[in-house]
Amino acid sequence: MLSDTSMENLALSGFIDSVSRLTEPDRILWCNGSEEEYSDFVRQMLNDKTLIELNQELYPKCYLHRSNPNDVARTEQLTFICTDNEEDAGYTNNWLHSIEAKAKLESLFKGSMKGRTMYIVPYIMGPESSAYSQIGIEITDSPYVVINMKIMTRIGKRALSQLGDSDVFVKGIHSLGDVNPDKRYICHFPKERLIMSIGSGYGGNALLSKKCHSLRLASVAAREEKWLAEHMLILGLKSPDSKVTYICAAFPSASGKTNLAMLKPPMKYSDWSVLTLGDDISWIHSDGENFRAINPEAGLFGVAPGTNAKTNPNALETIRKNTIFTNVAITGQGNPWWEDMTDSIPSSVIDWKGNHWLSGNDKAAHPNSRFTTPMKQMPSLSPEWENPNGVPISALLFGGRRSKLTPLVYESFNWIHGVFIGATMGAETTAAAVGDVGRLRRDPMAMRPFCGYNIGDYFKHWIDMGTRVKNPPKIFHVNWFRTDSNGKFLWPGFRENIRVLKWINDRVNGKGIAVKTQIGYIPTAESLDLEGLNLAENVVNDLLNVNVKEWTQEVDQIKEFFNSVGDKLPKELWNELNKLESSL
Ligand code: SAT
Ligand code: MN
Repeated sequence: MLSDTSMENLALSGFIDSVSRLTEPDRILWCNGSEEEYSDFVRQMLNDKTLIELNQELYPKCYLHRSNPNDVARTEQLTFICTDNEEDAGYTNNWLHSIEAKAKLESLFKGSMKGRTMYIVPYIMGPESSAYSQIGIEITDSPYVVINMKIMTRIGKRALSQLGDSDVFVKGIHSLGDVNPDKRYICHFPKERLIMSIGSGYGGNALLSKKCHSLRLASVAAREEKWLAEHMLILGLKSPDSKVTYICAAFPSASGKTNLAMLKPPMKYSDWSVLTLGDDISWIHSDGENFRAINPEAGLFGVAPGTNAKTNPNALETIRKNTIFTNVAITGQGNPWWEDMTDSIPSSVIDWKGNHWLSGNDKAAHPNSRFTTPMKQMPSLSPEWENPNGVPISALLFGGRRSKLTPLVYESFNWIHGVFIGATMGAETTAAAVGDVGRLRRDPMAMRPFCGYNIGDYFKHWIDMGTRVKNPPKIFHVNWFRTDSNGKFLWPGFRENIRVLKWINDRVNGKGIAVKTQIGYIPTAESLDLEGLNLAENVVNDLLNVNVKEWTQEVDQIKEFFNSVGDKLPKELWNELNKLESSL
């Protein structure tokens, strides 16, 4: 089925021709984005067993996909920024020379679609016809990618008509190859707006609209065009007087962005609500007065384990229909299941690899198992979620993931200090990327794996953006992950995080008491609503305390990190570090 629109677009037809000559598919199929087409894909995948039907009474139109066990998370060590100069990629990226990378990838893609169908997936990132939205074309040989793209983005005809005859679109080429980790490459060519990804079917490696387009390539464009492409959720906090305050928040992968974005306040706060606009990516532009954020995506690709009626009831409701589950377990009744989903363990669980599971053995669901579900189904959806102009942002949150050191919440002194706080964020690693879990690394703005250029230039860009807006958002750091000496979390987290959002809301509105410390403004125990949590006094102290000895060590580690970033680290950030050091 060849699309008329595409034929008028010479850049597009040239791109398709060159990719089909390289990959030699048996068939080419243009995806139009219709519901019938989606059902056809599902039927075909049920037939060839790449999808398994879940209990259709309880989970209508929900399916399970089991990936190759070697392909369950992003592979950062196989992800490259490909430019002419290594300096363009910088300390946080793997780099390949663009010419060498192109040659290498072309040899891997040669004939990779023989015997397969090549699917062409035109997509829009951002609300249809928003001035901030972008078009991409993903070519893939994976039906799993197509059905996920259908949920995660706005695919098909509408993307082609928005593109018209323009040659401005992101080109994505994806092939499963033979799903061989030794021949797995995820390569980005920012100058050509090109992504080439082979050997993996996993979300962040294969849904090229997501991290590859909307963060790595978009961050490069954002610097040139003076906006921000960030790894941030967007939420609206509605207070009892019906005023909505919009917040963007950055957390590392698998650290609760989806839960915070969909937070359902506990009974005590039933006159507050959290309205969801996005759970992973924000594109933020200045209108001169304010920063305005849009969510380029149309679906959620959330971590399943840990999602339950207590942690995220809105998510449980959302994923009851039209949802693709990847690498979760299933119960004897054919329902999806994962660790901590239910109070008791159901009978006859089949684990994520398809084997009978015995409680006490390995995890039933993979720790990075996921659900792909449409935004539109969320009970907490904001009426503004598709506003083409975005929503005005009053606060930015940087969420570290640290078992020690950083307090539950603190506010920066000013914009540049806020950039310093984001730039020095520390995070203990999670299962969202292959590698050991729980190791501390610097994860600036939660963008370490996603910034498509030199991180020193990125910091400078952030500093400059503060001067491009009359009312820059206030910047906060939060940390839900502090533990006691036994490794037990000090803060209940999840729905109780509304208490921290309330304090942030107070601060944004010129209320809320804080003490000025060496690291920023920290709430007093009284200004934070802790009623009913039964936290011991020493726990509250630990949550709000600045330990000078630990912070002095932190300063040394930040110095090391800044030195690794090298010459491009802005002097303003060294200056902030020096101020912190002398205040300690
Ligand atoms: O796998 S994704 O990159 O899509 C999700 C994540 O790791 O943040
Ligand atoms: Mn993410």
